[in-house]
Amino acid sequence: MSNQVFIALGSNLGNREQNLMSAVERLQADESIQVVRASSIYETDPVGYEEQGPFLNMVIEAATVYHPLELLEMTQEIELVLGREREILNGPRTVDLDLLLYEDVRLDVDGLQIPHPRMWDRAFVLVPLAEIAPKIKSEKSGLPLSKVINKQFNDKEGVRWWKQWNGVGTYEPIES
Ligand code: PH2
Ligand code: MG
Ligand code: MG
Repeated sequence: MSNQVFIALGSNLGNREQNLMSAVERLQADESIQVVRASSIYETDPVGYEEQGPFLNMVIEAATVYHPLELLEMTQEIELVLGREREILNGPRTVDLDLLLYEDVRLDVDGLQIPHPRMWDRAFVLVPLAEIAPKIKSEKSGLPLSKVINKQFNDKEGVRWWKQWNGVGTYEPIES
């Protein structure tokens, strides 16, 4: 039985778009994961540590037979593989994959909390998530994300629409 999961991706080093694309391709290449939907890519001001370049962020929906911890292991492996290419140049990690939601599961174990504990505060997560899953309800307000985003985040919070994916399965961005 396959489970619905939402994963946030971010990159602010190297070829950011290529890093996101490689990560999505690696998820899709795993026969236990099917990428169902991908948001647009957004360029976002860094949150937390501000002394770094802007991020590209996106969110994908996937269907998987992996349990949350197996999925975590898989996403960490992708981070490591894509990061290692930069480690040769002593560069930091180039791609970050965060598990946001896994069905209605609530989980708090060593190294993994689902839903992601900071996701409801982060425009760089909520804006792309709202694009592909507008009916998901914010844990903060109880309102569907379509309403939350319109109210609080539209064109604010340092999140700018950057590029559209040309459909799920091909991951070719449309040149505009
Ligand atoms: N990720 C962080 C910290 N800050 N800021 C933006 N804009 N996008 C991110 O993905 C991001 C961040 C830690 O993972
Ligand atoms: Mg993160
Ligand atoms: Mg992370």
